[in-house]
Amino acid sequence: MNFEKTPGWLDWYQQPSKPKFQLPNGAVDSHCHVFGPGAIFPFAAERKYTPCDASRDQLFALRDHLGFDKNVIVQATCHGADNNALLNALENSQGKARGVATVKRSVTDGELERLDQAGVRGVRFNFVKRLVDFTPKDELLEIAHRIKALNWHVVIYFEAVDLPELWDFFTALPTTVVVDHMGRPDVSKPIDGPEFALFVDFMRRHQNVWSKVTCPERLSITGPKALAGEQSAYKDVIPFAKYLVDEFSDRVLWGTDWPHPNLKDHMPDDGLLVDWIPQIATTPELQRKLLVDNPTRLYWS
Ligand code: 0GY
Repeated sequence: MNFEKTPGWLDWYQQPSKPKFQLPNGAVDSHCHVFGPGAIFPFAAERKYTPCDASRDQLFALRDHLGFDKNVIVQATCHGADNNALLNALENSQGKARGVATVKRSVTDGELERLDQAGVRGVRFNFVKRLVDFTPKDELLEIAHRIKALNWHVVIYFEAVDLPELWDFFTALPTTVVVDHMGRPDVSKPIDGPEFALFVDFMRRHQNVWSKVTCPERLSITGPKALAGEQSAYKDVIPFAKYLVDEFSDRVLWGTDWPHPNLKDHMPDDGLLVDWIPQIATTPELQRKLLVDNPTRLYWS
């Protein structure tokens, strides 16, 4: 089947630079996706965007180029609850990839077992309204209780302004809960303001909550170019990510978010994204926890 990419959608960066920051041995890219190829793994009818193709082999080539050892591949909304592209990537990864799937209430125990055997270790619940239609919370809670039996976790994706409304549901989840992209803080607001404070409180009070300190390119307002006298791209996101790494060093993960769905202004060079890491994880010990120990504990033990 032929799919027309959503207008304005940028393709992933074709020739990423070689990072200057040398990743520690065993580093895991804990948030990335595969898209299609659409001709083999068609995109879901209910999708809100149509991406460009981004295949498993292209992902594995990026992994090797950047110096990662492994990947955690997260089911993207453009594939809905059809996990076949994800399964195919996991089954061809020689054990170097784990997955986070999307399932519906109708998923059978046999299907969950097949996903588990392929390397799926979690399900994703998405609350970002531009990406998905609403799924009833009782359905999600039922899924969470079923996957708990497999020792999986729940990945949640939401906007910071929606945390108050979702708080009771999130805190009722019976598993480890991993938040995508720091709960999407508005980084133009102060780090010590009420919105980010609520997120920090969420992590502090609930020891089962982890956060991905990912997606500066998505959250930044200052953008990718370091201004004169400044050292860093995505400068405005650094304090938020660094705070979480310092404060919750055993419950943070990092990933590229390749192939970066829904970016229309600029497409990041994944090599430069890796070079951003030492600014948020500022010691070798913090880097090892973020990139090796935490993802290995969650996905490979
Ligand atoms: C991300 C972010 C986005 C998209 C998805 O599943 C998805 O479609 O997660 C986004 O548009 O913010 O994690 O890749």
